[in-house]
Amino acid sequence: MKFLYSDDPIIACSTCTHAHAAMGVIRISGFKSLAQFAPFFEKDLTGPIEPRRVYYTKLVLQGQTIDDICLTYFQGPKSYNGENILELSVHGNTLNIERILELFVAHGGCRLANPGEFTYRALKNKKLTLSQVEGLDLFLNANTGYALDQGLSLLSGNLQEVYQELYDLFLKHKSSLELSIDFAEDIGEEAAHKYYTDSLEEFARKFQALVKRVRPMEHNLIQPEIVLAGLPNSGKSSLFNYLLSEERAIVSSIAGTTRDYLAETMVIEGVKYKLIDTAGIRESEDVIESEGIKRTKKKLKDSFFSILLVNPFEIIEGFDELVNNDFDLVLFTHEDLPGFQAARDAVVKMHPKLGPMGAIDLKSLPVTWEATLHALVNEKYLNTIDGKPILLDRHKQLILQTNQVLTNYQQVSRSETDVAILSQELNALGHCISELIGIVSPDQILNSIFSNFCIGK
Ligand SMILES: Nc1nc2c(ncn2[C@@H]2O[C@H](COP(=O)(O)OP(=O)(O)OP(=O)(O)O)[C@@H](O)[C@H]2O)c(=O)[nH]1
Ligand SMILES: [Mg+2]
Repeated sequence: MKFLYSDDPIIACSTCTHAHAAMGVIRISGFKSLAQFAPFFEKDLTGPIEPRRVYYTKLVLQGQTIDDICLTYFQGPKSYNGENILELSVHGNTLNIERILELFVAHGGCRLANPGEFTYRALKNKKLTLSQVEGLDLFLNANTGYALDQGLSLLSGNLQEVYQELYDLFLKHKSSLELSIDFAEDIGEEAAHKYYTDSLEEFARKFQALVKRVRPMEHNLIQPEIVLAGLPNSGKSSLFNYLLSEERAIVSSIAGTTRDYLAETMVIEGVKYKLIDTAGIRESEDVIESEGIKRTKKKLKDSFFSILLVNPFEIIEGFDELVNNDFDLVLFTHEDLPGFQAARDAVVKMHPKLGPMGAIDLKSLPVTWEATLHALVNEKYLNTIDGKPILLDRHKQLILQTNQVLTNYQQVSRSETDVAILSQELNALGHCISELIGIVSPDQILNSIFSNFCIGK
């Protein structure tokens, strides 16, 4: 990452720079003394300036007023990223903002900040932990209310608390190994061994609680996917269009109309979901349709919430296999056709698990259908996260990786008595944990996190 080792004063507009707005906020970070900007303000910056107080003044260049602004000084380390920060609230015309940025670059010794650079400095100065930075990333890029809540939860350090406890237990175990090297004679070998095994067990127990949380979180909880699946002609595309209130997917009585999945954002009560219409599942000789069906099966496996649509008049081969999947909701379609009840009963007789879900006729869907669906999805979501912060992919992978190293270490600790070997294995575990917690952050991880940030954050 370009800016990893640089601490020059940086400047950026932290509000929108693509459209005119009433106001824009420009931030300058990492300068030594406010006095260096004295020539640009009517207010005397060489005199006493109270930190975190707003001053109304004029921005000037060579005697000419550029803008009427408000300035606030945040003196490091009591600032967002620990550095001295000057925040300017200026008029939000994009040309005005550009002109002010240029002024400080050309005459004020600043350079334009890279995306996320302010926050990177907060990480470097230990104002934020890595998981808090990830929370901020999630928060700022959130497309759903879920993501906003989760970003905020991470940002406020909830996950970090869990990690910190884990890290403390790891250090305790590490010290138990050191104790058995250096002081075994003083405290007795048996007592040293007990301390060693007890502390390992305590750490492993805490860690397993984290591993347990990874399992149910294999779905994307940041933008939950709702998938519509079923045999051809079961009415998936009809429901898809209905929920989107537009003729987005082609609907026809020809089986196999939808050949690849379609995804659209659906907003219910302010929350964005990804609604997915899929290809009807059947045996097909057609290469493209087969590929579409393969993708459908994958979507079905990966989706957060799955709905099976059943047209009881068109049950074909492959239905048994389809029904074996787990669905969150089953909808019977074609209820308006004569003989529906008998046809439905016959299907339920063959597949009793479909019975309790009831039948819903698309044409008579209640006005509150979306709200019902939302409530069901929301309920599942809340049960899944169980009030705990979501684990992002990086964390999930590292937790599973660390679990393997821990299992290996536990095995070695049972059979090995050579403290040097144990120490080496423990170091490997320590490295994994440090990475999880963010004490050690390889450049590629920082790169991938900060590449999502906008300029000015
Ligand atoms: N009478 C009646 N017709 C329906 C109902 N739902 C869908 N249809 C019709 O059934 C046919 C198939 O509907 P689609 O929505 O295209 O079915 P699909 O599941 O997307 O089918 P594929 O894309 O081939 O997998 C169309 O002619 C729809 O108009 C329903 O509840 N009642
Ligand atoms: Mg379709």
